Amino acid sequence: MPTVYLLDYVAGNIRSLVNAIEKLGWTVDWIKSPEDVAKADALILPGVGHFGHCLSQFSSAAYREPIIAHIQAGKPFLGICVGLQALFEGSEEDPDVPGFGIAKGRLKRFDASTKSVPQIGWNSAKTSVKSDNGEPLSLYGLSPSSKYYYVHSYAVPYREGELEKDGWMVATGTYGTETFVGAIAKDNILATQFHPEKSGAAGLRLIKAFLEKRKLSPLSPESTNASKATSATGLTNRIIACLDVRTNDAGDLVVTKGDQYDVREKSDSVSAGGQVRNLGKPVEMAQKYYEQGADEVTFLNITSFRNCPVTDLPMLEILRRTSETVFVPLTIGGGIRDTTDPDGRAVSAREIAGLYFASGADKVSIGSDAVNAAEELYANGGKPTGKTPIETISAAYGNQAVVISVDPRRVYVTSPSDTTHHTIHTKYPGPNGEEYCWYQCTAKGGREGRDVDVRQLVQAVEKLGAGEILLNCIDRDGSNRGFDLELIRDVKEAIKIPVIASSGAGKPAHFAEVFRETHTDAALGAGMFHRGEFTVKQVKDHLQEEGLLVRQFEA
Ligand code: 1PR
Repeated sequence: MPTVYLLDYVAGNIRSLVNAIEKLGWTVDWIKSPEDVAKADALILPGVGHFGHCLSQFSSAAYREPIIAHIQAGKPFLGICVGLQALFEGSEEDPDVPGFGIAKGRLKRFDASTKSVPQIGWNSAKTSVKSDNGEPLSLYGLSPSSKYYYVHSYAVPYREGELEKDGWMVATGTYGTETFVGAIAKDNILATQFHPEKSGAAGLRLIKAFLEKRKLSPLSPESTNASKATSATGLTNRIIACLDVRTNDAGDLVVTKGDQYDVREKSDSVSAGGQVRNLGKPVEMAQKYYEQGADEVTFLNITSFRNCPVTDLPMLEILRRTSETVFVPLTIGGGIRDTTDPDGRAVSAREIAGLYFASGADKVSIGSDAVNAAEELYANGGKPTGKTPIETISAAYGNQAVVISVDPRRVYVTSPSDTTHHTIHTKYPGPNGEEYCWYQCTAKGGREGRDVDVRQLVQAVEKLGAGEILLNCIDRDGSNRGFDLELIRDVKEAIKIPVIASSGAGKPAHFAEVFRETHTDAALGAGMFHRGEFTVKQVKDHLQEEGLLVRQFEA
């Protein structure tokens, strides 16, 4: 089998890239030292996270010069995400650290005044490459009708003609009003700001074209059939399928689903509370939702498997198997905190996250421990300690890798002066006609109410370096009544990082409603998919009929 070389410098989820390459019939060999670079024919440089951190690591490990030599020798090179950024002269993210300077330009942070930053989601990579007789061509399999998965806060602003005059072919995306470089190619070099290994069949097509050195090819007629729908940001409306996973009473790992977080069957009289609802097997269900067009899959380990050695975490195997066939981002949550193994060894949250990333996860989601971190931050006068899992994981793997799962519950009050917390005037009064409520954050799956409101929590975790909020709502969970729009608006107003609306989806129209009525960045469903009431595809078809931009599954 042909071989491609990968440089692994702990860049987060490298497993998915290996899986993608192997699925295409190639093998991966690893660059383990700077001397190895010279033996590589084709070289892939993946990367996520902080520009300065990555580039400094290349330099201190003596990789910088061999990589530049590889590129200048005309050997095939593919840079992904920070692997693209490295080719440019530098980045506002860390102005003192130089890039390779192979392409002219510097990265700038996206303007967050009218949109969420980081950009997380599916956007375009459009080119205007033409043949000598004016026919549009595909650059490394890129298609104008396909969408690609981006996750980044900094980008190279696109100025027409500038890169082209140096011989680069460019594919662009537009986020809000900013058009940025999505991919560049010249001679032996290809680099993408998006993650091809996370962009479904469209991304695999690009990797295949790179491996086969097929730079330009004719565009198929269907690939020019781009949807006419638009969105304010340029991103598609992102749909996430969520699988709550736990061991059932027979000891098997199953997908379950609660009503207001109660996952036991009510009709079942076994002991107190009935059996854990069993809705299917995690890996098979993830695969099914991928094929229905889910833009991401989230696994929440809703029991923490506390007594299990970290290296035997059952979710590791689920991730490994899922990432073999599911080429969209995977998030894993549950039990991510500093802990102690049964043998007494201290294990840091960062170490646990590292195991998950190495097994195929792109993001980790932190629930209970985020409430602790927020409380600590306020107790410390708003000064971060640098020691919380949110900080340590985001410092090592980038903000985009840290999702905070928030489990709020309504607390009704007659007047805002009845509480010190931030209240909203609600259209849905409480049991005694109360017209105001605040959202109390909880830990341990809703079992522990804390003296922290949802605004305080999301603002604290944003400050600590979280990249995204998974906004559940205990009152709506499993209710099929639709999302709590008041909660989502309240949270969106408070922060700049993206928000995933969760809890309450019962039909496709609820997704259209949440995208129209709030500025949410994504919406998540669980029960309605697991019970087979609707498919992800039906949700997307409905959104499309309503004129909302979606990414459809490509086989
Ligand atoms: O606290 O860091 O160990 O993480 C535990 C994680 O497990 C948290 O993300 C917490 O939300 C989740 N969790 C804990 N207990 C439960 C439970 O149900 N008993 N599940 C639970 C939370 C919420 C959703 C659900 C949506 C959509 N699940 O993600 O999928 O509400 O459901 P719907 O569409 O059917 O309404 P830690």
